[in-house]
Amino acid sequence: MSITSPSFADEALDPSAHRPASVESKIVAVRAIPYAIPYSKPLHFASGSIDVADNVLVEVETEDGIVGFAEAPPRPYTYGETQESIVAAIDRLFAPAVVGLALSDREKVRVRLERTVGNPTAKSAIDMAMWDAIGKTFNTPVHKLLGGHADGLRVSHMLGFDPPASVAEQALVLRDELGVTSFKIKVGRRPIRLDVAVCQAVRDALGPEAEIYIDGNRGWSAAESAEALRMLADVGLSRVEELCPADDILSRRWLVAQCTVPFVADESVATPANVTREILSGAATAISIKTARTGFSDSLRVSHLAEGLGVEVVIGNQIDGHIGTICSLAFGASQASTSRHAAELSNYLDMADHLLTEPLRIADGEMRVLPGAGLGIEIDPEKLARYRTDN
Ligand code: MUC
Ligand code: MG
Repeated sequence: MSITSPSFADEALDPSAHRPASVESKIVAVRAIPYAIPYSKPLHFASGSIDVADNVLVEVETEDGIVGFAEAPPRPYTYGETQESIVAAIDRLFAPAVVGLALSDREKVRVRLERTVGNPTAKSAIDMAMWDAIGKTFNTPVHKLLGGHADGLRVSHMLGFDPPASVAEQALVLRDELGVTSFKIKVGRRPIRLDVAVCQAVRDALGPEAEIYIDGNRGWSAAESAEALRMLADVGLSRVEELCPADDILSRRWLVAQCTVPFVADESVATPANVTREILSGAATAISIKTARTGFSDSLRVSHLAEGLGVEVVIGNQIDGHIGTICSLAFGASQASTSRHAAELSNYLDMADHLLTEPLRIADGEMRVLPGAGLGIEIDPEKLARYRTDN
């Protein structure tokens, strides 16, 4: 009779064969995979437009064979990143800095990534893919690890530039088919009367119950913004976002001081330090949190900082694809402050396809976090092969 069973023999050959996955496991690879999926409905706004999701899928693999997923959306008009620059930053700078550290070394990873300035979406995707791998390692959903406040969020939809009747019709379809009752309307860099007509058309179509707010993406001056707010007084806006540039320091302060609803800082608050500066200087009175630019680790910092400063937060949309939406949803659901308002989660609906094995769902105006460990992201290998652009 043999004294070694086959499994014992396997273990002797490979000591890690039956070891449970551990957050002490080392990261063995960080992969940046560019892909391109067209939008069936392009989005136009004051600072740019988008007709293809030319995102970067980021994979963080550990020595346990666990793979965490996230994605980085290039937004050159907001952060200066392109799909090519994100891939290059990860391949040449970030992957070599991170490989060899453990999943539990998140703060060490952050310090190493911060040695390079900028590149917020590349850094954030690595952070979120690490959290996904940590969740899979603990067999726990990421939103529970981050705080576990809720299992879902109300959805707000972002409406881009189009004629008034068309924007109103889009809002009605979202309301009637998916139950969405909160809408952000893009304004700025075109005749104010046109933007006012769009907002009024949406209000007339939806009635008084719906939430409507506007985002200027820095497309007006402070004086134009003040004029627009006067003309929009009867529309009933719940808040306004980044109407004029934060760099117009005194005139922005002048505008925010006369604003009767929260003034949300979005692209001007890409870091926790920016949040402090903008709020304390009177350049904003609320904060948009986008996991695409602050990952989960810095989104926690931003949400706690905003709470300490006593200002409201909203989960914004970096025109996220499906994977980015899953990340925004997981983070938004995890905190009380980010669950309070409807979260901007639905613009993936305008994409022609996705990389997932299952489509995302919105029902009764809500999205539920995906079941399963980590972020619940399941990549369809055939779709990835079809849409990746690096082969
Ligand atoms: C938004 O809220 O501004 C448009 C530009 C950008 O950076 O994000 C989007 C949406
Ligand atoms: Mg915005």
